[in-house]
Amino acid sequence: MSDFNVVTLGQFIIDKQVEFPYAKGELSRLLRDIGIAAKIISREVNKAGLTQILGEHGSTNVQGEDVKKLDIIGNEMFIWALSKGGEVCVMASEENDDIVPLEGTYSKNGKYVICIDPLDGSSNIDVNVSIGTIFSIYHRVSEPGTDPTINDVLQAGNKLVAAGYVVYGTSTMLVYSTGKGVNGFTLDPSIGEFCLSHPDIKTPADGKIYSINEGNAAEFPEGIKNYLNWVKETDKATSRPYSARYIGSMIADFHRNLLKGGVFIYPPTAKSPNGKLRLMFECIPMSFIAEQAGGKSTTSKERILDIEPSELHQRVPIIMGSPNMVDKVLEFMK
Ligand code: AHM
Ligand code: MG
Repeated sequence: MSDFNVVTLGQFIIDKQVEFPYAKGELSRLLRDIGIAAKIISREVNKAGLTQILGEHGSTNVQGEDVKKLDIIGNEMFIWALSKGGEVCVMASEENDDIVPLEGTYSKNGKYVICIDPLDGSSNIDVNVSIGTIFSIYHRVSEPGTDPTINDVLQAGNKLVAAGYVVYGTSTMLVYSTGKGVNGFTLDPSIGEFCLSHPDIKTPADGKIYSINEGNAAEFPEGIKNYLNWVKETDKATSRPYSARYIGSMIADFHRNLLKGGVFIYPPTAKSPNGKLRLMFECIPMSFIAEQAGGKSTTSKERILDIEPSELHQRVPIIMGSPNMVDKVLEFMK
């Protein structure tokens, strides 16, 4: 591809704005700011091994898990990038107990609300394995100019305006949707731009990959245990046995399955009866992308995007990915 044919993220966002004739460009600016934060985090992640910034920060987050220095850097980067634009009135982050009203000059009037997991899969940072950033954007429900509240953030996924993720892998990719399909951009470090590399991503309806932490299998619901036995049987017609692929970074596992076809499962366990993953920060945004690409996402009882959240750090079980594969898991859960 000639450099002259490259479509940068900035150009793509401007081109797409015509699809929203009444828009004033705030969402476009917000997406651009997210792209800037992602580029800075990508730079920090890439030099992590060089600059002594690896390792524990010495504190724990609200879930009692160790916080890495890069988690803090990622969180601060987003607060900085989103405060200056004034499009966002309040942010919620996996790294903060409560909502974080932004303090930029125009933030109180911001129309949008953002939820982020600045560095998901952070236990993989020290061992040079892919990690990522997840974001989701809603319209605020409170009046512009007033103090934002928790109700601005606690909204069901079916109210999303946009969501996406950045995967810091062999290359850095930003994948997002505003509800009109999914597009992926790869960071070209030589020009410092995200370039459109995966237009209109559609996930295969079927696949041969299952992603689950099978080490916890003894604690899984019977239906999941039976499904796991089924995927290991030999059957040419259904291409079984399937391949097990589990990185332990949801974004990386999700991204691979999105492109190749597969199912990602984090079921309830005895230790975590609601599963491990967070509704607001992980499950809703990834489910939005999955559905926009033609996939499915459910707790087994209800569509993830229809759950009315009750608390910021709520966890839910999740079965997500290629639609036929999700349906197959559900057959075992009946
Ligand atoms: P984190 O937000 O603390 O990084 O945890 C979320 C991660 C996901 O990326 C991944 O799918 C999951 O935790 C792995 O959990 P487990 O080690 O229990 O399989
Ligand atoms: Mg996370």
